[in-house]
Amino acid sequence: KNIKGKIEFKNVDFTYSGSLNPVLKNISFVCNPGEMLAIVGSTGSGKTSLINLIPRFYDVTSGELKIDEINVNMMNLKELRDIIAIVPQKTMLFSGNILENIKWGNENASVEEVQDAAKIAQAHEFIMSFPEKYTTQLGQGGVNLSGGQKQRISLARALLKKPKILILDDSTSAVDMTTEGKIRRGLKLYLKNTTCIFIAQRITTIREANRIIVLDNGMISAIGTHEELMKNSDIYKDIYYS
Ligand code: DUT
Ligand code: MG
Repeated sequence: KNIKGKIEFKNVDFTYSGSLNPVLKNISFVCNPGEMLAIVGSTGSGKTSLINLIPRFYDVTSGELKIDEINVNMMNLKELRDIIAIVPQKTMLFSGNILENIKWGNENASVEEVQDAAKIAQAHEFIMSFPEKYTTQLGQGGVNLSGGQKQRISLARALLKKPKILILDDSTSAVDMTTEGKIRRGLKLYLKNTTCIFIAQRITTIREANRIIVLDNGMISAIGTHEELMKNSDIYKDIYYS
């Protein structure tokens, strides 16, 4: 369908069930179609909780979350999740081969599509260096991948889905900076018509975003471009100089 990928949070509060304190408070922002939006903030500030609301892993407690002007609660869950790909903070691979892991959820993809996704994710090269290449077994009895390699497989899986909305939760935290730079440049081309929300720690990655949200204790403390935040946000400056 003709989904553009606009995301809107309107006075969103969120409290985990069984908990008394909201982890997200009065979150309002718009992410326009094709925009690249970064979320930064200290550990526990609510970054993962926020992005998990978009595919409805959890429902907002109050306020509204809309995609292309439609409240996500009114959307078919499968259709909603079909347009979104998330690279979660904790990589989830299963024992099986690399190809199966990348194709998980996109079983009809061609070999060429898999390789294209793996190339952007900077995974193709190390996969090809294994004797069994894409049929290398992971997990028990197979190879042990490094944290950064697992993240790149996980990213390739998300890219293969060709989502309208791509969400990256600290997805290159274990990847070295040179490789991360290559991924970033590849993603830029790939993301032309994709809305991207990403959580990141490294300033080199963060400053690529069109806009950046600074989350503090479950609230938006500032929102703007890198240049704007360097002027207006003490929290952001702390991140920059740390
Ligand atoms: N929290 C829960 N239940 C959960 C997940 C998180 O109560 O299932 C709490 C822990 C924390 C707050 O929500 O006090 C925000 O957690 P979140 O994981 O959203 O924070 P983050 O910004 O993603 O932290 P990190 O940078 O460590 O990933
Ligand atoms: Mg998190």
